[in-house]
Amino acid sequence: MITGKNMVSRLPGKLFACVGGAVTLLVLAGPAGAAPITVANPSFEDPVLADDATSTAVADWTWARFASVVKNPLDAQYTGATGGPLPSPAGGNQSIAINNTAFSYVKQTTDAIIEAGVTYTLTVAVGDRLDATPHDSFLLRLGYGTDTYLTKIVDNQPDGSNLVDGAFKDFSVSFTAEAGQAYIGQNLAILIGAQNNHGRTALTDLDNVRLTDSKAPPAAPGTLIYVK
Ligand SMILES: [Ca+2]
Ligand SMILES: [Ca+2]
Repeated sequence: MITGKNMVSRLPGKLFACVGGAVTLLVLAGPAGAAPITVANPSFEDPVLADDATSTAVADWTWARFASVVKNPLDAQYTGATGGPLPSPAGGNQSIAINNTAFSYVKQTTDAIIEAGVTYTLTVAVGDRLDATPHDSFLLRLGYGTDTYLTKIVDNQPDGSNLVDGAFKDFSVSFTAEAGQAYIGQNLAILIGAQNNHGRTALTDLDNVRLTDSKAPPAAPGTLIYVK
């Protein structure tokens, strides 16, 4: 019961109840939603490169079978990219440039342990340069394990014709983990790249890797206040 000396204030996801001189802090669970899973170097900004520079080394990611590069593009590839950021939904100044003549992927194993009943969603910005033609298709895979291309849980392989010239566009893949499957208890891993150029020159950019689970975001720490 709230009396004249009691005070209740509601903030998103929290309820503060201060009764008399005593202070009680209640932190209520927030609504179910998407909570981010940490992806290291998610925007491929490490190592830092000058305009038009490339690097086969990319922090926190491993090339699967064939390497491509990290690149800092120019206006010739994306308007505003010389001395400025890549267009949204890409971010920062650099992206992975899949430039292998056949196919190439990068992968990373996260610290997230796969739990039954949880939905995991991977979203990647995929770019089609003004001065290049993308691959016939590209790959967004969620998996686990140490195989070259991971042990696949789910794939999305959109056709390159879905891309927009001179722009980046978001693509996603998701799955809901089922009890009893081999992947339960494994570390969730990401494999992304591009493939199938049928002998022609192809180039596909990937950037701004986002991974979420369907668990409620953790409540922000509360501040205890003393009320006379
Ligand atoms: Ca980036
Ligand atoms: Ca640039």
